[in-house]
Amino acid sequence: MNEPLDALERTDPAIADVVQREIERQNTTIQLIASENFTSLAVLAAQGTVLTNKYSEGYPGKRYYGGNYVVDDAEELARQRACRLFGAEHANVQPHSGANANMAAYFALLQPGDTVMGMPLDQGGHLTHGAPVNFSARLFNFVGYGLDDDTELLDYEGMARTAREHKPKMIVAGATAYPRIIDFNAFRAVADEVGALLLVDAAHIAGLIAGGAHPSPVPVADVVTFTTHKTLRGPRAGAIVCKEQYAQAIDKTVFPGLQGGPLMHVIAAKAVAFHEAMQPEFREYAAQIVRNAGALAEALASEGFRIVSGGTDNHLLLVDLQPFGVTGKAAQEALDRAGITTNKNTIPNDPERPFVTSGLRLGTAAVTTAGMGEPEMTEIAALMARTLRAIDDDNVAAEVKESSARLCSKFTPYPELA
Ligand code: DSN
Repeated sequence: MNEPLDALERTDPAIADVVQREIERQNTTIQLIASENFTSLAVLAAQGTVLTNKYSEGYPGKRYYGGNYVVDDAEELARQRACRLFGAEHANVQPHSGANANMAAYFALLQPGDTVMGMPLDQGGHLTHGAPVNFSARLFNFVGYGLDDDTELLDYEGMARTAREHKPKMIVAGATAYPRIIDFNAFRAVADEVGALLLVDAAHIAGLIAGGAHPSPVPVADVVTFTTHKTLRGPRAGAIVCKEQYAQAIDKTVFPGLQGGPLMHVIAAKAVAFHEAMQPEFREYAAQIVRNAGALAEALASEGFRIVSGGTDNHLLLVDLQPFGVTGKAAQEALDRAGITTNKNTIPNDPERPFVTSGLRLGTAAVTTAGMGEPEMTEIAALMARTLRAIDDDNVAAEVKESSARLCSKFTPYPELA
């Protein structure tokens, strides 16, 4: 018996049905989207509480409304835990998302029109790193750095040359589709050389950093933004950690500069996620995510896929589908029919449009949370290859879907909710 879900069923059967069907989808199909994960029941519970009712504009101890003496403790715990988890001097846990966190960091430290260096989308960067359709490029003068065409690895020398040429006020390091370790010391050295601030967008790798499976940018970056729902396994939201000297500017920009009332139920859930990431077993979890990504890359390569940059060091891999003669869009749709959730993604120098693409981006955080290990990665690679070799065959898709469901029945993320 789950009282909130029962109440939902009584009040709004249509939405209750959506929730039940989504529980079933998550429990019975394989989730390989690199920016997703399964939160713990404790994170879910914190988020579904009466903390959603409280207006808390301001910061703990300095709010604009009364009655915040209880929820203040949740935000204070979240702030302290974020600082402890990442060894940071200051934390702001109010950003509603990673994009909001980046916007706050830009507005806190830059003036409109300032030059900023970031990695374009087609090289693995994020929309907020200067994509022409995004506020970032509309308000700031973004110049791009990217990958070496041959190795598909980040071209640090090219990045340094671009920095020397454009003298940016800020360099943004970090990506949404880069499968390798990022050398933050190299970015720091270039930032120091040209007098730039260094912002690291650690949205994807925050959990790996917390678990010691990726070097931390916190000691060398001026500001680190991140999301809490990817490898960190918390609620869907953002956060910022920074050096003390930027604390006031960041806090003032998040509120009242950009956001109104913080989502206290989500902040409480972030506090829970930070607590979970501080437990010794989270280190083994982060290491297993990376081992699983390596195993998946290896198994897909032996099935005939080309793995961009030849492999992975983190939680994600980019698969070039050209050897299979299918587009990313067609592959994503076929895999959906086969019970395997992925997202199409451009590969470096992709000949296809971004809505079509020649690649898939895969991540192993969610399947690792569900308990899968290297043998299951080999099985998943075989299921993917089987589906894409017979991309128009509905019978094959149906058979693979059954196999996917069988695999998930041994590794169900939410048996309690089934
Ligand atoms: N949409 C996220 C991702 O998938 O990487 C980034 O915002």
